[in-house]
Amino acid sequence: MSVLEYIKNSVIAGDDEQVLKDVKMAIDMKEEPLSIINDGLIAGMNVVGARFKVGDMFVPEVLMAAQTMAAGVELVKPLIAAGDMPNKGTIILGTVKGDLHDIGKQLVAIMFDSNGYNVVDVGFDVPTEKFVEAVKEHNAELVGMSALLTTTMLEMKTVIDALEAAGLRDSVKVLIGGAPVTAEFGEEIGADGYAPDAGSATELADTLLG
Ligand code: B1M
Repeated sequence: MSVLEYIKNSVIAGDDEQVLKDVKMAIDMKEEPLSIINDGLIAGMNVVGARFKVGDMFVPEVLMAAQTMAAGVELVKPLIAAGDMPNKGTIILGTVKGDLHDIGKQLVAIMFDSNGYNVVDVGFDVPTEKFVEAVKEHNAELVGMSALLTTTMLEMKTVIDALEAAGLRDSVKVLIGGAPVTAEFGEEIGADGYAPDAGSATELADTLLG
């Protein structure tokens, strides 16, 4: 079994002590940091998601797996974060109101950060007004919104409407993502772009702000 398989299995088992050992081993073996995240940690979380869906795993186990994955990401993070980069712009990033899913958004934050953006992470279950206030306060160039539930993705339109009402929509780009979100949905609600994963979110931000 490869070290990435070990990492995957530790996430599925929700064993955070073991995942730290596995990730350290992978780093020592010079595995690519992004591969550790995508092919080890996220791969494990995807299995958990599938089992959760069919009722083979329950919320406490999913939470343990999520915390295990987050512990692994923390170890890899410094290897991805680039040193002194020029500031490409400020991004307000959050998971919309009613939605507690935080992990994907954190990965997007890491990728933005490591690519030279100043990321203001406003957290999860973020009220509409908080997005608007953060754009004003930080004079942000881009708002990134994440949603993992078909019910909460509709909040993205509410935020876009609020930015419009506050007279900010022309000065800020809106980028959306999260498992149930699609490019078509993005067009429907008037977002500037949709990204399916953390890597393409950064590429799209470069295009939108370039
Ligand atoms: Co929940 N959950 N969950 N959950 N959860 C899902 C999303 C679900 C698909 C599971 C399932 O049924 N198969 C399902 C949603 C169904 C739907 O609406 N379509 C679901 C449900 C139903 C629920 C509850 C309602 C369960 C319940 O209580 N009955 C409840 C809702 C709570 C709430 O939010 N109000 C709930 C709760 C939870 C936990 C709290 C237990 C936990 C979250 C813990 C945490 O985040 N701290 C949790 C988890 C972990 C999951 C699964 C298993 C994994 C999500 C995850 O972290 N994936 C998930 C099933 C699944 O997705 N396979 C599921 C790993 C992460 C790296 O991927 O978040 O997709 P993801 O992010 C990716 C991309 O989507 C993209 O880039 C990321 C990295 O590449 N991306 C962006 C994300 N945001 C982006 C923003 C961008 C661009 C790209 O631009 C700004």
